[in-house]
Amino acid sequence: MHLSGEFVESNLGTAQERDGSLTARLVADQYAFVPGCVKLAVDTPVKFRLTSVDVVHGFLLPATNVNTMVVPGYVAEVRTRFTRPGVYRMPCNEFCGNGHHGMWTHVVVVPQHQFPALAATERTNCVQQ
Ligand SMILES: [Cu+2]
Repeated sequence: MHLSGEFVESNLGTAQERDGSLTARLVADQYAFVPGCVKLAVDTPVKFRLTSVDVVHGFLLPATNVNTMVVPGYVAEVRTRFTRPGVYRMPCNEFCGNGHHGMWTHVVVVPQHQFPALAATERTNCVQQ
């Protein structure tokens, strides 16, 4: 990927802000979201920030208010708060080409005490290495 600034690869995933809220940064490309798994805490303000490196993608979390288009050259921002722990499968919601139907990421929402305390520069995700 050729991104600099906020969406440089080392800045992707979940960051913890000084006020305790969480910011999850993802990049969409054909045909994946990076990171492929995002870890968040329940009952905590969450801000998603997304961009695309190629074509228009969509980011939808079923049964939440999270539903946005992800347009190259722009940052999509959605705020939410998860009230239940669980695994949310998140499809790309905008037809983006042949691989569209396999374009998924996961959001894993854990109890607050299971969410790691992160330093300001640390990021986390739940991608299995
Ligand atoms: Cu798509």
